[in-house]
Amino acid sequence: YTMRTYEARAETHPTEIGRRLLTIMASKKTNLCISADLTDPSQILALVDKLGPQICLVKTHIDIITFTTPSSITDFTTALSALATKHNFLIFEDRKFADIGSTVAHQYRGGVYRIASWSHITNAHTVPGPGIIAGLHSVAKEVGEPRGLLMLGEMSSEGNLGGGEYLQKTVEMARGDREFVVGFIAQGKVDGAKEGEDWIVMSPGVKLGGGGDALGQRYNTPQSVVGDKGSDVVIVGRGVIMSEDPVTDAEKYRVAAWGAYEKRVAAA
Ligand code: UP6
Repeated sequence: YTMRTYEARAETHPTEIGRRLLTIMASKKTNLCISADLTDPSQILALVDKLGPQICLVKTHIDIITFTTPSSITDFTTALSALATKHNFLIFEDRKFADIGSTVAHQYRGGVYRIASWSHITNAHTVPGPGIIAGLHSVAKEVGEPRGLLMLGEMSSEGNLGGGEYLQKTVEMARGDREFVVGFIAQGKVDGAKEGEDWIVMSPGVKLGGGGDALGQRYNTPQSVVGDKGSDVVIVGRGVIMSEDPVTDAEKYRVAAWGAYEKRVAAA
């Protein structure tokens, strides 16, 4: 599947969210997801409005944002959804669910964030077993709009326990629900995908120039994750959001990640 075009995969992807995302990627020529890790809600909205044309997806951590009133949460998610419609991108709440099915169902549906109501895509750890997928899927079905899940099979950070056999077991678990699981968080394509399977792989820990941070983050380049290792979407946070000129820098990432994809499919 990594050698097929996003356009072709958009026709055949087994999940509705996958088809929507791949269609957006092909039409806007972007496999860039911005990780909007700012704490001020109005700063996030201003940034996302500027970067909207360059991205296929915006990733949020709703629980790092400083909200002053409960209604400001809804104001934010409503405004973000309006930007998603305006610029034609999807929203990915990076919640990293990690509990039993019953508990994650409550966390996904309710609380103050009501994630399922506004986020097209969310993600989960495989540690709890398949019940986590079943719990989240049960809530997704209540929403009445398409929702998708990414399973975390490998992290970018130093010393993480993912990858290898853990990633393989994650893929096996994902096979149990091919209607809801869109793909994986990993550092490259998953090995052993079977005929007819099409997993969308998204890679965080991407920065031009590589390197890392003081707390264990490790960076790969867009060429490395998309071109060499066969990932589909690059997730970029500080490489863009801390820039003095985010639009110019986001364009560098978009061009690098899209160029790596084009070379990959041309080689097929
Ligand atoms: N993230 C990772 N690595 C993972 C999974 N998720 O960095 O394996 C998330 C972080 C952060 C973003 O929670 O939101 O991706 C990376 O941000 P950065 O580009 O600023 O390092």
